[in-house]
Amino acid sequence: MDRAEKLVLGMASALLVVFLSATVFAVARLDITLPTCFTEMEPFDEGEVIEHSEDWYEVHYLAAMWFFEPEELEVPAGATVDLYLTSDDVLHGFQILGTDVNLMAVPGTVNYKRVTFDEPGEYRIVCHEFCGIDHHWMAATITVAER
Ligand SMILES: [Cu+2]
Repeated sequence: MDRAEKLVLGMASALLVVFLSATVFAVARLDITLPTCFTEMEPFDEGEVIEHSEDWYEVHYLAAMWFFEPEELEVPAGATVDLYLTSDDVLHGFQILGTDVNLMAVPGTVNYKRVTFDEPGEYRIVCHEFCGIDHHWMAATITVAER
């Protein structure tokens, strides 16, 4: 192995350590969770809101051309919301503006993310993956009410 190869291998290894450390730091110190794909969960064909308690909601979001179901959701501030997301037809995006929630709705699979809305207000959900002629109208709303 010549000197240039060793240099490139060393730089690639150092970058790998930096990226892995950044991921561990984000999860451990910044409380950023990574989205998860549930391969063992059956995709659903309609949206649903399940209120487990006043502080814990489970929401099954269905993305389809060109809407999200449920289109409107209201939760109290501070509540934990478990988001499950699937698609009924093609790939869709699912981004909750003002949060770190950014998922893909993939047909045949269910993606998951837990989120806590601490600040009251109206959070817009948009599709960020071009999915057809009416993609730009595809949106939904989460209203976080004060306690
Ligand atoms: Cu779209």
